Amino acid sequence: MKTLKIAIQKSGRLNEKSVEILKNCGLSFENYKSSLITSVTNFPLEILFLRDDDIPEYVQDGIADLGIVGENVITEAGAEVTYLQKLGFGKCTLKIAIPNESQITEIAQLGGKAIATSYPVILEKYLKDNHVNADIRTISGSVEIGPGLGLSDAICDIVSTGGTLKSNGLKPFAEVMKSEAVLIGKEGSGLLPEVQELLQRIRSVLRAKETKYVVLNVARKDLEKIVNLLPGVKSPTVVPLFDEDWVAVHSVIAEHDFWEKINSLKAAGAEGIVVMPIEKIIS
Ligand code: PRT
Ligand code: ZN
Repeated sequence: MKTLKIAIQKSGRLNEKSVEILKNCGLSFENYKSSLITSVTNFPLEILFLRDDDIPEYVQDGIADLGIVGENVITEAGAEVTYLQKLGFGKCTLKIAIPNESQITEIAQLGGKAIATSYPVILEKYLKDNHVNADIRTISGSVEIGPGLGLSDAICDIVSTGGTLKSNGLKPFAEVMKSEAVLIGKEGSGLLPEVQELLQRIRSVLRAKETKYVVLNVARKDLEKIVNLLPGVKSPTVVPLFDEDWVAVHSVIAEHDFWEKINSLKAAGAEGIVVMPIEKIIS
């Protein structure tokens, strides 16, 4: 078997969740914070710990077969890599923001204005697509202080809660791109059997996260109503209870409409509802 290399962020916002998803895939390794590389003991995989900015190129050039990094960083680097799987964490939006008191109301009004950003490539394309000719000022960090210092009229930066913009007297103005952490591979690497195996494990962990395991009791007379509300993976499991008029129903329900579903189950006669997390769903 080929030993794969996967590059993940060494420290920062994506490190912990990247390590967590690999561990949830059943991979055993020491998370050596001080070293650049660690070996997985029960899968042909080595983990490289890098600055996130370096990950797209490492993967593009084949130094790593796989990587976990934000879409914003991949697009900015212009790296030619294959997107294998969105991972559902590190979600954020690259936005243009302007001072609260700014009179700008339309994108066209950014023409001739200075915009500070650490994402000049993405911003340039966005402005070009919107036929705006602005002055892009590239700075490597603390972009949000640009307008306060008189360095720029607007900024283009990552926003998640919006707290940073607010505390710097800025308001979001336009959405440039949405981003989340993704698993990327060198072109063609998705076909390797070891990558397929890892992808299957990652997908089963992600699917499990979106669902909960539910056990409930219901009177037989109400069973059909309950079954119609519960698709399960195939269909719900129904187990007889000591009281012959009652059964226990086991099923899987989606996280996104969890409370709506629980409320309709209760209304349809469900009692003693127990909800449990699922570790993996393998199909
Ligand atoms: O050291 P290294 O180069 O590896 O890390 P880094 O400092 O460049 O990146 P890091 O760890 O800050 O972020 C890694 C990735 O997390 C980014 O590339 C994004 O894909 C993603 N991400 C998710 C974020 C945020 N949320 C985020 N909120 N990256 C940065 N921020 C910053 C943003 O720049 C701004 O300063 O947080 C501030 C805004 O946050 P709110 O919550 O106040 O809106
Ligand atoms: Zn970085």
